[in-house]
Amino acid sequence: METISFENGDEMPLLGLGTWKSAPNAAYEAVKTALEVGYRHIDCAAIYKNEAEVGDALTDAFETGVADREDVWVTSKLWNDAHAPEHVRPALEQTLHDLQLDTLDLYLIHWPVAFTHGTDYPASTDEFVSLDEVPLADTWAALEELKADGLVRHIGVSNFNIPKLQHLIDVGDVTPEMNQIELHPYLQQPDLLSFADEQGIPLTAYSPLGSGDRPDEMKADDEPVLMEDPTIHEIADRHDASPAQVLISWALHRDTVVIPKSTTPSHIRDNLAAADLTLTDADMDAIAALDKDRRYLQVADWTIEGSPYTQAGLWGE
Ligand code: 1BO
Repeated sequence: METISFENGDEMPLLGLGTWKSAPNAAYEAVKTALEVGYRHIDCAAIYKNEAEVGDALTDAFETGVADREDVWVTSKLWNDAHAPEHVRPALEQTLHDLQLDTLDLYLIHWPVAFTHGTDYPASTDEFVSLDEVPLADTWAALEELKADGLVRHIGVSNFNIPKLQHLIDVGDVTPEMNQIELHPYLQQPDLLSFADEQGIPLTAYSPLGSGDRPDEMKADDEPVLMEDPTIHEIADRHDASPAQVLISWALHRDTVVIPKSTTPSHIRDNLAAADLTLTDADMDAIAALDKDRRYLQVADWTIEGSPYTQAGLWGE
């Protein structure tokens, strides 16, 4: 498995298992299967509400010799209700407890959006907290402390646009070591890719298959289905591969980390095998032409009237 290297010599496998939307009881089996078939990178988050199960699977794999802790990259994310500096360390400690780990390989600010403490998803506009009240710079400084104290090896962000990345670069002591964002052929984000490349910030592609299993309330009526795209199918057929494998391979060919989620053992195995699929320059050109600037995860509920957040503020440049 190819990796990206960090300054301290750490190596992050480019292909990992995503665990968002892995249902209770399914996350344990998915992570167990993934480690057995050769994954060495698991992507988690407190809000996925399955870190305890992921922790059981990791512990079992380490105890039975399926994998060694030092060979498995584990990422988790700080939820939006814990941005206030005094909540950051307890949130990480809960995640470490649930995952049954002493340290994380990578800890991310999940969103540049803050909620009142204890809020998973706001039910009213009172539960939003503006970034003027809890500045990202303060949250970032709290993550920097976690890194300095050795509780996390690397720190980064998720869902950050260029201005927000630039802000942390300007105010922080540590440049974000990752930005995890939605990336797939319908949302290629070339400007963000160029900026990240210039700044030496690696990117992780989430929803690389188009996130067809999102809850219905997160879907638009008219949205195009990436996994049904004829160009992707034509390329897949020609390589005797699946559409999912083409999409994962495309992300790897762009030198991004990619974290397809699955709880189906055959898909978990097939997704990993995408690392062996070589796309041609013509394939990459054909896929480049598919960009629609189509964001599947718009979090429209967070930008309702009365919220301090807007779609332009979240995603605009
Ligand atoms: C709301 C969680 C989005 C994926 O990380």
